[in-house]
Amino acid sequence: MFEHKIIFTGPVGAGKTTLIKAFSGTEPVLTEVRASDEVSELKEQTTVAMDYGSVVLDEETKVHMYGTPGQKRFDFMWDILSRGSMGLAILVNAKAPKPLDDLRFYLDAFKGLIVEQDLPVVVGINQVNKDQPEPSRAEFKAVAEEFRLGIPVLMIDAREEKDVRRMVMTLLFS
Ligand SMILES: Nc1nc2c(ncn2[C@@H]2O[C@H](COP(=O)(O)OP(=O)(O)OP(=O)(O)O)[C@@H](O)[C@H]2O)c(=O)[nH]1
Ligand SMILES: [Mg+2]
Repeated sequence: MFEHKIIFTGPVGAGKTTLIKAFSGTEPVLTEVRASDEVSELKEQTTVAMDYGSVVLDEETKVHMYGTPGQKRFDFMWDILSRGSMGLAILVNAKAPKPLDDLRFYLDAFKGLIVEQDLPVVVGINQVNKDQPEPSRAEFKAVAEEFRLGIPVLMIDAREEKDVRRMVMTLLFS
């Protein structure tokens, strides 16, 4: 069995916890607490340390998924969770006020892995009208290419098993 560790990161409300809950084959380990600050205007719960879930993709592939907290004040966890990972998935909520800036911020925060270590990366745009995304896929793609050429950008619904599977497969086989 090949075991892969992958990291899901992105802003508050991007859907990292939603995705891991929806895709994990085992009961996920979550560290959500009631949001106390401006995050509580967006949603009730926020991740403070990590999410963990695992899934068996086929007879020989198991994936361990780690979700980071989105909040910047927990960014010390980003480094800790990244160690030893074979791939990075950045999730963005297309309905946020500035989704292109959100993507740029997380690409920059993880550029050690992306640019220096050349780790496989995939970008998932969540909460989107997949047929007519706004901003367009090309706009997200252009931001990704500021960092590295060839980063795949997928339109997904983080609640949909098949979308998450496609994203994980893209990451593993890129
Ligand atoms: N309409 C819609 N809602 C979604 C979708 N994906 C997730 N959501 C909702 O959007 C919110 C996403 O929140 P989380 O999954 O907690 O986000 P997170 O990335 O873990 O955020 P932090 O832990 O705070 O960094 C939840 O309320 C979900 O129910 C989607 O594709 N469409
Ligand atoms: Mg979360």
